[in-house]
Amino acid sequence: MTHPSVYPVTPEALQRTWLDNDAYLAMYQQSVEDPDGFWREHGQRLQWMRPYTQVRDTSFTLGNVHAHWFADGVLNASVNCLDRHLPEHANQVAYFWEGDSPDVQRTMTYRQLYEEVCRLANGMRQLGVGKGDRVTIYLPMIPEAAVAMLACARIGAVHSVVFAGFSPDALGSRIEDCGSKLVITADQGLRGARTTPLKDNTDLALGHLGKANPVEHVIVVKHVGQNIDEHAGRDIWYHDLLASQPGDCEPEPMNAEDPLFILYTSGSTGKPKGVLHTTGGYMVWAAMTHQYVFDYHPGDVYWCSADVGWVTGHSYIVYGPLANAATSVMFEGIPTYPSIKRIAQIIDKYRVNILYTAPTAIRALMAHGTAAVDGMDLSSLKVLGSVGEPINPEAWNWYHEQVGKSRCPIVDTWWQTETGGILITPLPGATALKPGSATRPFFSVRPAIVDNEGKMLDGACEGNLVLLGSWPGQMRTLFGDHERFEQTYFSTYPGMYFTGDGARRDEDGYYWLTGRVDDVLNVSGHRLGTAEIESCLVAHEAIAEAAVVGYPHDIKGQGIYVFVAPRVGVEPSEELTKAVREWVRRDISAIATPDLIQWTPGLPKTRSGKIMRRILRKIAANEHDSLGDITTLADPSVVEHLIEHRLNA
Ligand code: 6R9
Repeated sequence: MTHPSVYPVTPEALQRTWLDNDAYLAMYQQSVEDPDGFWREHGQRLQWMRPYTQVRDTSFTLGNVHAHWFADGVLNASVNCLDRHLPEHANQVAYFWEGDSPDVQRTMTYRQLYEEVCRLANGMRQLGVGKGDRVTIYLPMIPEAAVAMLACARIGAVHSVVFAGFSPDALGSRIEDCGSKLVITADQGLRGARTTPLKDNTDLALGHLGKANPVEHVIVVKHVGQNIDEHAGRDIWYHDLLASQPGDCEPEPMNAEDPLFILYTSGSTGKPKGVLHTTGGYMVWAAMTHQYVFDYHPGDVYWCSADVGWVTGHSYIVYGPLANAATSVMFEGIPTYPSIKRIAQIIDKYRVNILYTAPTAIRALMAHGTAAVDGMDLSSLKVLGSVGEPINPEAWNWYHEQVGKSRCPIVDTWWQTETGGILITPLPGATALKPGSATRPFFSVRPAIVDNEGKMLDGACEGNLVLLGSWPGQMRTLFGDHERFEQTYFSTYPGMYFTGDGARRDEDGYYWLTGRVDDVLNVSGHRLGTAEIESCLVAHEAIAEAAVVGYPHDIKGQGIYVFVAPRVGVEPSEELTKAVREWVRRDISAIATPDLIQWTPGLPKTRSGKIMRRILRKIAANEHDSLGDITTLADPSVVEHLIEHRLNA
């Protein structure tokens, strides 16, 4: 079956939309020609305790990179998400929470959410946590995760959410890096009927830190009901702490540029980076993109299936939707449990109008033909969204036809942890869609494509994606390391923000993301640095050297292919391979588990000792006919051995 290459805006989408194409074009033009005027107006969508008079002071010049938005304004993010909705929306549902098991659910209205946030905020203040202190949140997908984030925001504490799938060591290093005083966790997590020992992991993480442990208290949510090791004086049950607290709490007045949160993400080198976002600009961006990109209208039921451990959960489960007084579904489980129909069942159960999910989830469903949607209604859906990695046209078409029944526009949203919110995206009632293209920039976003020398390319072209100026939601720095921030993002192409992504621009000015151009993998929409996995591998006693590359994987997008050289005297075996796989899973997380591990006597290196990843990537992808120049290798014979023993997925 052939599919159209362009899908015009549908009459239904046009009828319902906030913005049609003319409105988008006019607003975009104003947003780049007069950003001060544009954002002076749109910043007012928030409730400010003290209105801003300054709008924008930004620079991408190396040595002086900064972004200050609404700098003299004062506000509180939790007030914007909760208090201001109470007069009209107190009894409206903020979250329909759907548990791992289809029989378990809870609803939380705006009033209930407000009161619980206030109780926790009061409890945290009582424990001595205040403005500027860091709090690590290590929770599964339960309403308490949103409560914890908002309670931090209420008292001006800076949250650092760590994905509940991360190992004790990964948790520990993130706690240490930002010096958290407090950890909020649960007894256990529950996904697909499998439990994760979150409290035990926390104990291990803090134990390993020893004297470097900055944590004074651990708040524990009783979720699964498992017994925990209680550390007297340090551990407190969440329900005990909240029981005696009043349901109101004075919000901390925050400067627009005061930090709201830190979120660790993988880079191409070294340890994870603590991306820092501040309050005013981030909130404006999260709220405005949520409204326009998903064409959210009052009364809609919206479901973002991401995890709060990732930036998508921050901006599009918590801050954006709540700032817009939206009703959201929050889901604890996985798309395939107890059956492949779970996503469709949740859509029908809550009459979901807007679904925001990831290509990897779509491909996992698609692998079962149409079983995931057979016999399901799905007629409530109006808009579909995609995020996390490029969506291949096959998956796009399946999503469009099988889930959206060819009625619903798909917004393929490109952005990053660093950008705070969506930057390149269609708008449902404004943009003609091309399957596989993230299409056009959101307001004030100025993408450009440069070649490897940094020369800006015109018209239809392909190269490296950069951004030419600031937008309110951009990251401000890396926590505690502004120098690394400038080096990582602004030194490759001076004066520009380098995304790390490759992109193509077509004759209509549409952007097509082509994947990372640095040493970052995208496995099931999750970012992993190859350097991080390699340093874990070489810490294993049997391994002398390791190189990690991605290879095309049908469901995950990219799989992890590992080349390892054993230490002298070590004999590779199936058992050892298994042990190495387990080592990585334990040390980082299940997401980082290698798919393929190939033992090799040596790695291809230049004479100066650099591992030639380009060659390894080709071998892993089974493209060894196009290895390119290998004459610069110190020992070209390694390559033959590698090809001969290449593993098949
Ligand atoms: C939001 C998020 C960011 C990286 C980014 C890019 C990839 C995200 C995409 C996409 C193509 C899209 N990415 N959305 N690639 N099309 N619609 O995923 O943040 O976890 O920081 O990952 O994900 O490579 O650079 P994050």
